[in-house]
Amino acid sequence: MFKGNKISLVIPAFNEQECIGTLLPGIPGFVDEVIVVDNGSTDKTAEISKLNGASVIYEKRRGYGVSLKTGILTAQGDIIICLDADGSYPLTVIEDFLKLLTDNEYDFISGQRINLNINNAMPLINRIGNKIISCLINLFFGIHLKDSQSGMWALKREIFNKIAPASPGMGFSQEIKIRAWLNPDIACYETNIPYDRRLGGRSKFNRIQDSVTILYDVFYILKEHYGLLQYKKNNL
Ligand SMILES: Nc1nc2c(ncn2[C@@H]2O[C@H](COP(=O)(O)OP(=O)(O)OP(=O)(O)O)[C@@H](O)[C@H]2O)c(=O)[nH]1
Ligand SMILES: [Mg+2]
Repeated sequence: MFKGNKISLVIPAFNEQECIGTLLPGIPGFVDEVIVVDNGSTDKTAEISKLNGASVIYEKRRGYGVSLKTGILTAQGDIIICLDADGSYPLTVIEDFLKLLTDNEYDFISGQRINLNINNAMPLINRIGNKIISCLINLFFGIHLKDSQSGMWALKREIFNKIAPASPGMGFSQEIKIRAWLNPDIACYETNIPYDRRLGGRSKFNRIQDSVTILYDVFYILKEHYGLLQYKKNNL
């Protein structure tokens, strides 16, 4: 519990046996519920997660986005925090996120990694790609995000239905931010976080395939966004 709020942590994990056993013991005691969403891992991700006290959910449909959505919908917390299973996001900033949500009355906090890229955890090519996509998103949607692709955020559970992200894959993390930032009823804030190399194992990010999907998702949301604006204009 944190200031009277039940706290859930949702972690998407696909073949992360090298990392998850090191990550989970470091989770702060005020986190009430840890949900690992496994997606048919062929290694010991699920066993190790259970041994370390996490609840494991199995999602049949493959994908980062589908898994996160299932995890968030299952979580019982008043506040839900999402981060990766590979240890690249710091558990130490969870408390800062919770303070921002509870003291400053924000509804959605996103971690931005651009200024604190430890050990060159985000390679130059990924940084350039992230910058280009983030600039496009800001230009298209009139919002201001420094790190549209960050995988660490926290939100009040009651606002998730207002965001309703649907991207099945890696585009989920940008979609949840775009829709939150676009919603005038949701108070959003981006805060600096350190980002380090994964603890072990292999990256699941396929630079070409996932970048194409991410761009496709941006245009899909854009089409819907402008369709809605047009509809509102015509029906005034
Ligand atoms: N359940 C589930 N989790 C996934 C899937 N793809 C990736 N993940 C998890 O999502 C998180 C992000 O994937 P990563 O492979 O770390 O991607 P990345 O952070 O862009 O790449 P690195 O910087 O190399 O770590 C990790 O916890 C993965 O295990 C998936 O299809 N299903
Ligand atoms: Mg990672």
